Amino acid sequence: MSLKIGVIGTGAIGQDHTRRINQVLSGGKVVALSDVSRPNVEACAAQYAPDARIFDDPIAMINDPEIDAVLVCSWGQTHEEYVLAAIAAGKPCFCEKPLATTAAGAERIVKAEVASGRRLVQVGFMRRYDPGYLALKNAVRDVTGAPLMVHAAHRNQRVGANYTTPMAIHDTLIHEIDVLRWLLDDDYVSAQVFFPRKSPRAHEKLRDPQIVVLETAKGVVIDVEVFVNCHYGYDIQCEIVGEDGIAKLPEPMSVQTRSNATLSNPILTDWKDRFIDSYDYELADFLKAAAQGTAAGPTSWDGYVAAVTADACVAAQEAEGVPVRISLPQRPALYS
Ligand code: NAD
Ligand code: ISE
Repeated sequence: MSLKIGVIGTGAIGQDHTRRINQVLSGGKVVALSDVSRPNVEACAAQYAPDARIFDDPIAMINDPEIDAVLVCSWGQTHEEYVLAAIAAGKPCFCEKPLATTAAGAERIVKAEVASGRRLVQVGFMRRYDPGYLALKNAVRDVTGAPLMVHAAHRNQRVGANYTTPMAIHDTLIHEIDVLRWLLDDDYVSAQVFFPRKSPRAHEKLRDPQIVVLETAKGVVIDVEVFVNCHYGYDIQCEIVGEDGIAKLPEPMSVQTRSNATLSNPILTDWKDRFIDSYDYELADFLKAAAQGTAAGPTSWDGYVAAVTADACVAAQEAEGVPVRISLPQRPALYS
């Protein structure tokens, strides 16, 4: 059976996910698309889903009896409304990160899903499916001994003019917030943010780079450099320092060349290429679980914890160097 999928948001990642469902993966077909931008939805349909119905109203698409499951790929602040509508319709829903742009919004989703009595939501924290991060998790289990520190960096080549200082948290650091608590099997208790001298490439509304320091319940101290105008490429780094040794995230595969007295390796420039396998694996997992009327992978609870932590990090940006405490309520049984 092929699941009939509706995609909301047909920009960069909505188009890429439509391509992977219709051209790479099996088990699902994108049969409907919705976007506030007519050119985007038409471009997506023309390239990747020529038979898809186009809906002006995403809620009508979610509730349409022809739709079995939903992908939410619109801007972050719109996610909550669509995920809540999918839960109300009892349809499995894959929601791109962030689950919601505030902790209060993510909490409403957790409550609605718990009330529905079954998992329906998968959050797009694709790094948990990345072969490099999976190998790193194994190394933490088998080699490094108990983690003491983590040094990480999230560098983008450049960002657009509408990317502002808090987005470095909600849009970018959110990946480290999720993947590091998954890697360490731990939760955060405090956040601190430091701003070095500003890069001349950062526009007026963005302080870039920044360093976020997170402390976990087990006492691990994590520093993450977020630098979204680094210019040289798309570069994700992560090193775990443990009691017995160190483990480092592998570099993406690339061809090393020797020429003109220079040894070199190319560096990727686009997130789409850096995590191409992980996006395939996460959506394959979604399609498999959705066929059973449920969801797998990162949960609404993970999305909620990330949102609580992100809110604390934004408060820490404003507090400049002063630690902000993070506390979480009891995890509902649905997510244990
Ligand atoms: P984008 O701007 O390229 O595309 C977003 C699309 O959503 C646009 O076509 C826009 O018109 C549409 N849209 C906005 N509001 C809408 C609404 N209310 N209803 C329907 N459509 C609406 O952005 P993007 O880069 O594709 O990002 C989309 C989401 O995916 C964001 O939440 C982003 O954080 C996430 N994302 C995740 C990754 C990842 O690595 N997992 C990478 C990129 C983006
Ligand atoms: C984008 O939305 C992503 O999720 C990318 O993975 C991240 O590197 C980038 O900073 C975000 O803007």
